[in-house]
Amino acid sequence: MGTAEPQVATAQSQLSDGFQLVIDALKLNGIDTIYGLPGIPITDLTRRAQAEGMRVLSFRHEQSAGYAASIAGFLTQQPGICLTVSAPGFLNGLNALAHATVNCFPMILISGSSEREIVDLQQGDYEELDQLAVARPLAKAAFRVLQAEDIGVGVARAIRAAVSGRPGGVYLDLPAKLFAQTIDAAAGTRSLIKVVDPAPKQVPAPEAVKRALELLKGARKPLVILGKGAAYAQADAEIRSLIERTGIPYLPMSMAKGLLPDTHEQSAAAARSYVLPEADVVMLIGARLNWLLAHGKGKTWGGKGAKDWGGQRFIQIDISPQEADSNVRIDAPVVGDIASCVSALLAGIGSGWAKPPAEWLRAIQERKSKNIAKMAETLAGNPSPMNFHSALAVVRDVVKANPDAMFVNEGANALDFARSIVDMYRPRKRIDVGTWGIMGVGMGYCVAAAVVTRQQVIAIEGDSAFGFSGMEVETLCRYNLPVCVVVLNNNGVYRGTDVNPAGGPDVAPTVFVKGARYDKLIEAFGGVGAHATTPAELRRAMEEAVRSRRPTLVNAVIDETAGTESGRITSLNPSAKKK
Ligand SMILES: Cc1ncc(C[n+]2csc(CCOP(=O)(O)OP(=O)(O)O)c2C)c(N)n1
Ligand SMILES: [Mg+2]
Repeated sequence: MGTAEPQVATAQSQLSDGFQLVIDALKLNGIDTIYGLPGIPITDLTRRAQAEGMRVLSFRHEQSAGYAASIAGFLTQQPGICLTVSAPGFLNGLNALAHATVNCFPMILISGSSEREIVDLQQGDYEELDQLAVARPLAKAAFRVLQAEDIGVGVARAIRAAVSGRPGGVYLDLPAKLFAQTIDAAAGTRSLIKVVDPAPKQVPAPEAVKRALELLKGARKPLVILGKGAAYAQADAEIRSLIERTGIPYLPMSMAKGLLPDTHEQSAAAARSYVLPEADVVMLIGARLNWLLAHGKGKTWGGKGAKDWGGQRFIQIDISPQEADSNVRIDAPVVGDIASCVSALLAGIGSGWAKPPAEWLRAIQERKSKNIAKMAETLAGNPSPMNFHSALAVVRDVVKANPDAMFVNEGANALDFARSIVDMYRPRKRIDVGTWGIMGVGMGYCVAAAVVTRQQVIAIEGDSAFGFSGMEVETLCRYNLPVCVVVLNNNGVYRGTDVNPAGGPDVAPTVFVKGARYDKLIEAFGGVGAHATTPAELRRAMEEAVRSRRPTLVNAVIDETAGTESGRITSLNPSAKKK
């Protein structure tokens, strides 16, 4: 500010406050949506953000707002913002913050907090809690802003921490007093930072790329595994090119489904249990060797014992240099952002790359065809009552007819069957329970998916899973979102058939009210409820939901004996193991 303007007595109009600076800092960085729940001390922040043209989506529970913010981060590469009140609201949002960190989704949990001088002396303030200390171990980074002139820096640091390198959840603590602090408006504006290049490219070292290509070249049974990091990267064309130009079969992890259409001839998803132990060189792209891939060893990978190495050699493309060797030896780590790494590999491959040995491809094709034929037979059945397969055969058709629809999925059997039965055709369409296998993401994900993509959303929910966020059907109706929730209702957790071993009046812990009508819930808020006992009824209800784009909940009655304990992960269940 070089020009000296006369300082006349309009001081009032030239002041800015903490509320304003938080809003301005977010807007300056292109953040236009807040997922939250109002109350002391952030009620006015929600009002003023809305007045300033931000989209402020209000939820019934902070956990749903947090999951919405986390998945908005995954879908947009911009930090999703969750806004909560102090202590209890903050704690309700914390689960989602941890979820974001574990899943590498960029998210910022902004919570109001109580007065520092009272909290720190533990004098019993309203909603007293040292939130920063609680958040820190669960977040990629955690910051507190005490002075209005530092709001710009606080928001900038939070954004950089959330999206740069390996993304994650960031906590930003804003004490009540900060919001009302006033500073000179011009100084306030100057204090804001528009973050330049928030997620800088990280280009891999040429020798790392060369090492990886040499290993891949020598492979007789190569395999690529695509993780949700690959989906996050939005390097869809490059990834598809790499797969198709090398001719290597690939496996998509759950949220990487659709990066290439699941019907792609190189997909080895239907031969997973064959390719994992058989492969000799495995290239991981944005996929970690965590429990979901049996830690890269053991019987899944052809190892003799539960912890034995199966003999595979691994190439791992990851943005974090610490990821390599976390479970088994990585022979060729390629560290960088996925777009840069895949581009570098493509450049190194050139045009004369030899396809994998025909024998390997033929063996996979054989298994695939057999398994697909077997599945088709199961899907064609029309048992009464409906089972997961006959219901999901319908869902599969509806998704095929609407490939741009977002697909939300949680539950145990409801998750595992849907993952393997319902094909995805486009990148980042499938969003689910993620690394933790967490229940409760459902309705928050639906809201964010609808808001961010403006596409139809289809949610396939176990009846237990749905219950964790069920009240948010009011949110779906309030914002009139094009969401079709299908509750696969088998009367309980995994199944509805358990009995109380002690014979008392309480039902077993896994069992719910039999024949519950979840469709009635949404009707209470003006949404469309439908009750489906046959595949034909389910199809009609889903097609009508997609046609009308009205918030809809279909209660799909599933045979209560159809599920298995813990779905596909029964082996992780201690008591089931003993049996
Ligand atoms: C937050 C959380 N609490 C508990 C669990 C344990 N859990 C795993 S799946 C599941 C529910 C499975 O039942 P349902 O959603 O009805 O699916 P179904 O297998 O019956 O289709 C539960 C409670 C979890 N994964 N996450
Ligand atoms: Mg169930």
